[in-house]
Amino acid sequence: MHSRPPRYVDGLPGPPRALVMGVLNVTPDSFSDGGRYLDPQRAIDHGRRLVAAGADLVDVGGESTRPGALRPGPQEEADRVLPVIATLAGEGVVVSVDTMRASVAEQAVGAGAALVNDVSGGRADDEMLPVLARTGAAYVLMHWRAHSREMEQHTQYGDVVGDVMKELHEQLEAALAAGIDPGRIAIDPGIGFSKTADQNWDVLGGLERLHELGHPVLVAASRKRFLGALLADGSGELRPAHLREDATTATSALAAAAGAWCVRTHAVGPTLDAVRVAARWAAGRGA
Ligand code: PMM
Repeated sequence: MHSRPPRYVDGLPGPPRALVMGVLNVTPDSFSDGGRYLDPQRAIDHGRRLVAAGADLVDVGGESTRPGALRPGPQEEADRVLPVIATLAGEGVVVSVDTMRASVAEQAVGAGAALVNDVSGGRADDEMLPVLARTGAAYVLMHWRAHSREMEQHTQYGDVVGDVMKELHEQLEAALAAGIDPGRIAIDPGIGFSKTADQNWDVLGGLERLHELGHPVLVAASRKRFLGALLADGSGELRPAHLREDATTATSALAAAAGAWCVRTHAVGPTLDAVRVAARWAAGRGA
């Protein structure tokens, strides 16, 4: 018997379905949309399109975390995201900042971000957890083992779901010890981060177990490589990122049905439909 999924993070919207977080990468090199929104005005316009399509949150990131990616400097990262965050937040959009850097997180919250989405879960920057405690922003704490350039060398697990839970638990303990309000923390198993394709499927298959940690769960599978591998053609050629949309939609529906609090996606429209279907389906079951 699994625990009931926690479904609310203080300070964020709470519709009666999984939240939809739209991805806005202000980077030259993200795997799916790299280079398309590096120009601030194009990024802002895309953020508005995500909202018009129904995004509950827009996740603005200035650092690509694709395997092997090189990091921008802190100033460069801040310069990419801050004008976009300030403009969108000024228009009433609920903005999240996708960063591992405390300095960028703090400036982003100052510019209006309501949520800090830290793929390192506090592990990349010792100042991150104190900054979160100080600002009172909501926090997505992701399972993380290593920076992108070396994460593929850190895929040793016994029971992958159990190990991810244990490591998330340690990260959560650190966040609580730093003084972050537990009601403001969501967790994320980190699909594609230090995990092989099979391990990603194991994590998704065991998603409901994560509810035992007592925090809402975010799932970010959109267009990721393990979907490309599943859908590879006869010669083993990966399905390209832009043709992984239907699989992303299916994954969003299944994640929501498994109790995910939020799904992070590039194409908001189909994922919003998917989570609405999942919510109505659950209602029909009396869940
Ligand atoms: N993946 C990416 C970026 N940010 N944030 C969270 N919380 N979880 C993820 O799995 C995650 C993330 C990398 O993918 P992108 O290029 O689509 O942004």
